Amino acid sequence: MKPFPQAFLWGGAIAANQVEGAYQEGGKGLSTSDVQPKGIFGDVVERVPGDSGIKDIAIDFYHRYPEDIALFNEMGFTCLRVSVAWTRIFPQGDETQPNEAGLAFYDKLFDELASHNIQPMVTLSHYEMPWGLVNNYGGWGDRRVIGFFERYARTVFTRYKEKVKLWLTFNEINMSLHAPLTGVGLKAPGSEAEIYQAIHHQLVASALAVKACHDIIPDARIGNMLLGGLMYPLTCKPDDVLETMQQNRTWLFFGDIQCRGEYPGYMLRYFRDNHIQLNITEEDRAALKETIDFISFSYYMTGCVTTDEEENQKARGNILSMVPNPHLKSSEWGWQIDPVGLRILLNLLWDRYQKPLFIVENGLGAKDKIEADGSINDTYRISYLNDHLVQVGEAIEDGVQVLGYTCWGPIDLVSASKAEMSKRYGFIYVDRDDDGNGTLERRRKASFNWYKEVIATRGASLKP
Ligand code: BGP
Repeated sequence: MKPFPQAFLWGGAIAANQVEGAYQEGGKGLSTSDVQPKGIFGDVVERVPGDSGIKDIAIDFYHRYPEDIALFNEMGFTCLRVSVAWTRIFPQGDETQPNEAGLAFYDKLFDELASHNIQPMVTLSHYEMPWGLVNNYGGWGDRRVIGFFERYARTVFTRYKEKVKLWLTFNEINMSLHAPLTGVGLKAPGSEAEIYQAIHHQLVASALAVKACHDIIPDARIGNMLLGGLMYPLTCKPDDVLETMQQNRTWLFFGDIQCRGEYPGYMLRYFRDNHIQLNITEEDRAALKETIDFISFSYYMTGCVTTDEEENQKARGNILSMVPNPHLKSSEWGWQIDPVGLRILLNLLWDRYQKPLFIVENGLGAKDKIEADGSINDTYRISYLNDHLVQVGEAIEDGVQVLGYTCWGPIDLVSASKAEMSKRYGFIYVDRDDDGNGTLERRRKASFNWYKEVIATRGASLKP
């Protein structure tokens, strides 16, 4: 392979609620993640003293981050995507003053990264928000939450302006349509209109954070974060192709607003046709004009779309109800593996927006086996990542501007959808099972040295 550009950033991505644990330490408040111990599609559980959930400790990154960062450094990372837990900074969400202990924790984390020359990329809200804002305000359904988020964003930009130059607003902002509690803090959305109104508030908040970042840290770059849910038509029937375009627009519309600063015509039509009347003020419209500097996205799989009712019926209950692609194999969790789709998606986003792109999540969740000699030979993970990175190289050759690649879960962590430890993504194994048993000891897998080599050669060691 031809080496990737010199400036290309290499690393991994993690999220506070899936690694940190210490869910009540340092004055942290409860988040939506803390009350969903079984993951983003699981039930809400009211927390009582003495109870526990897998994420309460997670992989104890809160205490073990120096050891983990040393391992990332050993692999040669130049970038680590992390998130700030909003509830460490504003425990209930509506305080006027931030929690100093929470701010101090991330100071130490960013200093540790700096000591290894690893650039942090920081997500402001990765699948969590203060539970206080859900209980007392109804989450993003309430316009006042925009102001609380802006205060939080301004606080962290001001505090970390010398340490963090890459920012993201909301993780997988388009997931709000599928997981409204995690996405927009709606406990029981009554209607689609309610979800879109909450999403609108969040989009305004995202734009205000972009503006704040531009004001406070002029030399930083701030992006959005989309779940890159690329869909293909199941057949070449024009109706299937049209339906696919509509399906892709259900996630692209977030990018359209964040890149272009206004609602696209097809969404306005959708709202008209479905009698959805959003409350959008003149101030909102003005705020949305502040657009992002780059686009970031996660990429795990693709799916198919058809108007055939029978096929759709079979697909109900799959993740995002996607019809399977007969030409692709699936992971143990049923996620269809499609490296070429990543090249298609990179080209599609580049053609549509002409803004730099950053792949901030990609990886294979799989069960790992420890051999008698203690080694873990995760060849399946190596081949998944190799094949996807080869396609990133192809996209770069196509002329797409790609800033970097942070694979998901460089160290095993708690999965988002079902809060499982057994769905492992890491180059580093963590000794903990789904019930919370284990020593939390870290161990290098075969993929550890593989990724190290890929980074050292800037991709030249990849196998096309
Ligand atoms: C994305 C989330 C991550 C992450 C990943 C893998 O949707 O942004 O937080 O967890 O998916 O999903 P899972 O953990 O369910 O395997």
